[in-house]
Amino acid sequence: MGNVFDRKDRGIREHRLSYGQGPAALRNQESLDKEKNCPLHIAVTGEHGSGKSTFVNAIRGLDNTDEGAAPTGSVGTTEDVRPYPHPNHPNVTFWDLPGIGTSKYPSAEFVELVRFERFDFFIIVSADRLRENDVKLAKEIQRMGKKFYFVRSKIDNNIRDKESRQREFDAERTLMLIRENCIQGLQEQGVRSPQIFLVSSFELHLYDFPLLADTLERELPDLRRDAFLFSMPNNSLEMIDRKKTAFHSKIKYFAALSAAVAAVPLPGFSVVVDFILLAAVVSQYVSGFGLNTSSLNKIASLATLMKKEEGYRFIPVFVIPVTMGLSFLTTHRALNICLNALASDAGRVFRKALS
Ligand SMILES: Nc1nc2c(ncn2[C@@H]2O[C@H](COP(=O)(O)OP(=O)(O)O)[C@@H](O)[C@H]2O)c(=O)[nH]1
Ligand SMILES: [Mg+2]
Repeated sequence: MGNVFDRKDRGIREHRLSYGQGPAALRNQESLDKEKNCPLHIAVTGEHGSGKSTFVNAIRGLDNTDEGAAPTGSVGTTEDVRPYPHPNHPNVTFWDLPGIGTSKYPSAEFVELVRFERFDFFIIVSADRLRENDVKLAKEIQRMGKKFYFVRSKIDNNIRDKESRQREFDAERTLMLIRENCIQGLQEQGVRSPQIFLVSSFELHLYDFPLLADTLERELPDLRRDAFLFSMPNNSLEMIDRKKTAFHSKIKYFAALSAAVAAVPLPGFSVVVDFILLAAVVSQYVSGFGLNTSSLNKIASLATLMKKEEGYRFIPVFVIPVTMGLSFLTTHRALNICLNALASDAGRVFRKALS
């Protein structure tokens, strides 16, 4: 640690620096706000019983029995269009849509009735072969210049089924055959370059769900990409890593913002703002990594585990002393420390949840 004079000198240097960054920092905040408030609407549709509602729940990190979960099975038979906002990321909404061609939503009027244009993209869920109506819908979506992805659901059932019947069972080969079969069927019915993902909503970390999440993220427009990424469940270590990288790339904006605030000549002002800023950013990390209490409570074994395992720490205590307005460098460093700690906690929670 340098002595008091060093620190003061540094403070003045940084103070000068931050003056120059004022307007840029404001622009940064504007674009960060825009991103935070950028809504994303994802339609999940398909035949009744195909597993739409279960998928909508799973992708939001919920079990079918959780509060706020979409009703499933025989109770989930309503034919309504229902929005399900992500519990930690309310700007990301999944819509549970009835399949096309039901009595309330006949094919001819489907597009208008569900207000098609409001969705950013479509996920068409099917539990076995794709229905004529699903294909019709896919073509309509394509015609409107929007994107859709096929989810072949309940793949765990197929695997279990084959496993019990075949003596030399090869899971990869089974999956490949199902995939090829679906693609061929779609192409025969005139769907251009279909993308199909084999998913079990009960085991999102297996099969093609991680690939689906990757693909959606990649194909979304820039502003919506991060909102989507942060709302995804941590179903692989790579996912956690990608979230970390995305969060990391924004640290410089927050640091610049905090430095600009430090330049405001009001006593105490920057301390308060810094604290609010840091707390807000860190809370984004916490929910982005699914480390908030409600998400953690879902991993039943975790509470006992924390008691048992000495030194297990999954939420960093907010220890950065904000006794003076933070400079660019200190904010940068503080956020880096928190981000690293939370990302590695997320990795540990993921491994524990698997084991
Ligand atoms: N094994 C298995 N069952 C599933 C899966 N997804 C849904 N189900 C079951 O399929 C049934 C219908 O699911 P639901 O989500 O209500 O279908 P929806 O009518 O399309 O909304 C329920 O009993 C679910 O538990 C899955 O990935 N694997
Ligand atoms: Mg349903």
